[in-house]
Amino acid sequence: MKKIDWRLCVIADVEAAGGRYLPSMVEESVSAGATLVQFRAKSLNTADLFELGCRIQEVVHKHGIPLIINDRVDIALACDASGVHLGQKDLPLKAARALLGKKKIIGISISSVEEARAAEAQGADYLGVGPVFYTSSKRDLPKIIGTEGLKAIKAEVKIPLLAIGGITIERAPEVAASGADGIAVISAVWGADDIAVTTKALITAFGPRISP
Ligand code: TZP
Ligand code: MG
Repeated sequence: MKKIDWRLCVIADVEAAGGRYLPSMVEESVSAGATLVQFRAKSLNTADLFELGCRIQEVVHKHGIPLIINDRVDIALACDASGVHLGQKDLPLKAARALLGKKKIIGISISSVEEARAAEAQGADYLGVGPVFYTSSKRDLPKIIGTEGLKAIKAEVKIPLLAIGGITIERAPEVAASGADGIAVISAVWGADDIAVTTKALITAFGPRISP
């Protein structure tokens, strides 16, 4: 796996776009310094997912950073994205790895130390850890883990941790201090008046790259 800068993953979420064109939004944020992009579209059919995913891949590829596709291994392969992000109820990691091979990135959502240990043991490349704080951006939100939960998970695993859930510019320093290698955000970036200014502020608030 290529060396990855985990500091700021912007989640290109169709619902958060609210009618705006996601590839342009991604271009704005990535040009301002977002280090990673995830494409998340719970409501799109497969044809639209593929089309939009490939447009976003073009933007992200131009900037030389990874695109991770939420939920869908087939779309990740078809768009030649860098990897997938899978939840506890998505395709099992072993099956995803068999389809994707060793070079693609596989991230797993976890909310507990047990889930973190299991995902690491099965070969996850990184963990999406949360929700750290309350958020209305996700339905069926698991129990909030807080920064204490994040610290407990950090103590148990070695792979990079992307903290998620309710993360804002104000909260980013505390999240970084709790052991996250990066933050993943939806509303903080797309709900802002100025995507570029907010992207820069999130990166600055999170602080310097500390992971190897
Ligand atoms: N998984 C856990 S919380 C969350 C996801 C996808 C939503 C994060 O969105 P926001 O707006 O950054 O809280
Ligand atoms: Mg999922």
